Amino acid sequence: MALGGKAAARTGAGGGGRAPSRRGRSAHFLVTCFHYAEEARVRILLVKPDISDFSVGFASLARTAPLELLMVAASAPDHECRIIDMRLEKDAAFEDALLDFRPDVVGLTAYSAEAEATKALARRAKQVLPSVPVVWGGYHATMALDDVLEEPSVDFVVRGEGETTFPELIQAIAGGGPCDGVAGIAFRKGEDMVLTPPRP
Ligand code: B12
Repeated sequence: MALGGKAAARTGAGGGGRAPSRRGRSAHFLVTCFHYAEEARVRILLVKPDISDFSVGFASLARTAPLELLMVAASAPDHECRIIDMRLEKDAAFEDALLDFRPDVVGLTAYSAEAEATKALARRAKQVLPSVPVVWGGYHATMALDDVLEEPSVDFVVRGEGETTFPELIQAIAGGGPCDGVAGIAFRKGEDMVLTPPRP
């Protein structure tokens, strides 16, 4: 991800020229701090899939709040998270959100019944924003890791609870990797699947 380049350009804008007055210097310091804080800010689009046309279980009776995504978003307060709940939106709203919000990372969640619908969302995300990493967490990814990582549009799987793993993974991605040091994830490296140690 080219976050480093963008941030470097921004930080450079404040430098050079005449030495600032005492007041000017402190203003400059504040601006620089703001730039550093901004550097680490990652835009994350979190997506709840929709299978209501096909489902026969609870999902066809009621739509509960996307608790898992709210937990994940709450775990990343330094970043800008947007949740899109496809059970409540028109189908095309997904592409609209990708183009409007321009996320740096897309995060997907799925129960097993939602796996195929979620793979389709991963593919659509890559079609619109090919270089944006797609992270998939939740029950299906944890229970059926092979099935999820066989989907080429998925870059990372978060296994188990996401509150600690996800912000660490975001930090690693934003820093340009490597991600091997983040416990509780899986990803492809060439032909191989890398599984980092499970999160305690
Ligand atoms: C409470 C509950 C319900 C409630 C509410 C669920 C809700 N939250 O909306 C109700 C009764 C509505 C329900 C319904 C169903 N449930 Co239910 N439910 C549970 C239960 C007991 C807890 C789920 C929960 O709320 N966890 C709390 C949330 C916050 O945790 P979480 O979802 O695990 O999310 C964490 C991680 O998974 C991860 N994560 C999740 N998504 C993502 C995404 C990203 C990007 C990242 C980084 C991380 C991440 O981080 C999160 C925070 O740590 C579990 C069993 C269990 N003990 O875990 C079964 C369970 C999830 N349910 C299950 C099933 C099958 C269903 C139904 C399909 C049943 C049916 N036939 O209708 C429906 C589907 C409803 C739907 N899709 O809308 C299965 C799922 C199995 C599977 N392989 O998918 C489970 C595991 C039970 C089981 N052992 O079979 N369920």
